[in-house]
Amino acid sequence: MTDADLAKFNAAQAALDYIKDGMIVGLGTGSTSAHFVRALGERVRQGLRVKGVPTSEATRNLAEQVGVPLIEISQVTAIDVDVDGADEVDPAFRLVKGGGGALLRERIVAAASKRMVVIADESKWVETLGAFPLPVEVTRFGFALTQERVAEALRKTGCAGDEVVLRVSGKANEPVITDGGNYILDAHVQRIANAEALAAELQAIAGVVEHGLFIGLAQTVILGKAKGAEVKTL
Ligand code: A5P
Repeated sequence: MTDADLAKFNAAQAALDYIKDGMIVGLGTGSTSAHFVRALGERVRQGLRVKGVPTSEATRNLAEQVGVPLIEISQVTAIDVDVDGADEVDPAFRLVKGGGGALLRERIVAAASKRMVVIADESKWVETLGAFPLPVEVTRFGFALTQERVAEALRKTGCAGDEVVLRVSGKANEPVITDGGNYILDAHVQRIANAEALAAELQAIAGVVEHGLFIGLAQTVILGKAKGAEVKTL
């Protein structure tokens, strides 16, 4: 394992302390969350009884492979704890999420959870959000117009950058389609001056399904290092 991977692994291991027998657990998406799902699978094999609510089809597949029992979100009234990664975390525990394109289900699961535990390698900790492009999930219908409105929102709220790019993948540069059947725009904001104002502006745009600014959701942040992990609580 590389040091970065080890740091993710250590954060994921430390998150197991928050999991108790009988809990319903939100399962995040991304490489750090994948470490957590595998670690949880190991605990399940040792006798732990939990049920997981996956935040993406990728996480659903992994959880099934490693033997974490799943439950549909429509079958639960609340989730005890959600363990998920992040692309950036600031000292107020505001997050940029969605690098893996799973932001819509991630927010629904986080919002339904009594506690959100963020697991990340320490490189994700930043003083100011924005170096990582902010993902915005949009409907395919009218996406170019929505793209314009998103750029306007960046300018209006004082972001350092206003370039907004449709996320594509593969040799053919096909637009990425999310689990919800939408497109992702990556907003190259560079530096977010006012995260709350930007979140409100983005939310108000017709065609925006969800954005990657998660504010007021995380209570615990576990920063993994090559050796061990640091737990921060608000
Ligand atoms: C998925 O949509 C994202 O929100 C991930 O949580 C985020 O990209 C972190 O991924 P890594 O753990 O792979 O860095």
